[in-house]
Amino acid sequence: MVDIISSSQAIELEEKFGAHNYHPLPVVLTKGEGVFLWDVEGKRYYDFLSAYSAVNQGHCHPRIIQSLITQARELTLTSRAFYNDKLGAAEKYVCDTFGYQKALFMNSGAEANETAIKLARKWGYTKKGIPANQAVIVAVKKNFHGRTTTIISASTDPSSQNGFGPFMPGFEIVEYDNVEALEKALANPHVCGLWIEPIQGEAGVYIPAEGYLKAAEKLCRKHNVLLMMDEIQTGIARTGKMLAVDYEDVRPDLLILGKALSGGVLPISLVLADDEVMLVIKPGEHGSTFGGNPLAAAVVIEALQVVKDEKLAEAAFNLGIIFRERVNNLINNTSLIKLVRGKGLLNAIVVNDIPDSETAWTLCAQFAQHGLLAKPTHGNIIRFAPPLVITEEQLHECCDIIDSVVLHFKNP
Ligand code: IF1
Repeated sequence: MVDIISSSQAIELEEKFGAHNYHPLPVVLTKGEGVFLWDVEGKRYYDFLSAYSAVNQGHCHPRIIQSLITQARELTLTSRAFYNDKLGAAEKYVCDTFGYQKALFMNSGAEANETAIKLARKWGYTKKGIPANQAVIVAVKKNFHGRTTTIISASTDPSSQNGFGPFMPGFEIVEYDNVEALEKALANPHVCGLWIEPIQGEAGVYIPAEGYLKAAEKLCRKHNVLLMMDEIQTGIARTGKMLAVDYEDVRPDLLILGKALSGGVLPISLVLADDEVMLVIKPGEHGSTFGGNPLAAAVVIEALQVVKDEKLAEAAFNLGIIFRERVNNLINNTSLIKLVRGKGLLNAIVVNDIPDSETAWTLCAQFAQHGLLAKPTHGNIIRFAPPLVITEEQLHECCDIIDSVVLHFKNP
């Protein structure tokens, strides 16, 4: 076991022994608690990324950690070859929480999306009568649903696709936030599903026009197409409602969740659907070694109960208004930032610069020097997503940091 004593040693180890599939900010973290992270030198940061919205409940939430420890001492994994005494209770809990008849637990968000693809296709063949192997899923430009080769087959981002072909057929890509494009695409009788995010996170917190989600739902009903909603990043109170679709009172046919389902303590993902869809998959046709394990089952109940008990959706809603007001005030005093957009505590600023400039990265490096961790999504967009347990006072302190860095910014 290497005893990491400095940031530079940790970075060297990752550089030497790890794949180079990320370009992290040069910060080496060793402890997290609530909204705070500490690096190996003891510097404290506000976390404004929340592990891409996986720690909505805050780092190492005591109740979630306790549920993990308690269950870990009893039983962590049986495989689904047998029953266990925790999975059924967790399935009931999530079905009651989100209003569906059936739950299918997986591990990563990508796996949940892959599961949704298989459910939609098999429903298309067995219920809609689509000819074998001709099912089409409609996806949208600038989507992000994960990194597997099937999922990137629907991507429009060259950095997600280049060099990883050949790609899976059966995806049609249309403009996001364009109802006419949906009307045309969903009329194709071979379409089994419409696969969208309610807000496009990776695309830079892109919020569709009011009514788009409701129109999408209506068109899916009209054309007998399943609405597959990826709420892996937007769900679990992040946008100021339990689900982002709640803003438009939309009920997806397939609800896809991940990340904060566990409060960031272990990978848990989930697909929710009613019997007509979920039961098209028969025993032995889908699964995974860790999917629905008793440890995850115990954790997911506590992680969601924390969201409810601490009213994190309401907190995100109210604090998001304060955050955007603060940043809009800043925008009035600087030419560096073009706009701020978001819902709840999923927000982003667009840096007034050429799309793939270094400015956003440099800003994030300076935020880090001032004790706030954030990271650009694409080029000139910086996402701000603190844990939803942040207090109003802490939020203002973070806005003070953002103001100070932006107003004193000098591009090196
Ligand atoms: C990376 C992005 C965010 C997601 C949505 C499915 C998944 C994600 C809406 C897949 C995962 C993560 C993955 C991580 C960075 C991060 C990310 F930049 F990649 F796009 F948050 F915006 N649907 N997003 O956001 O879930 O398999 O990762 O559990 O791949 O670099 P996963």
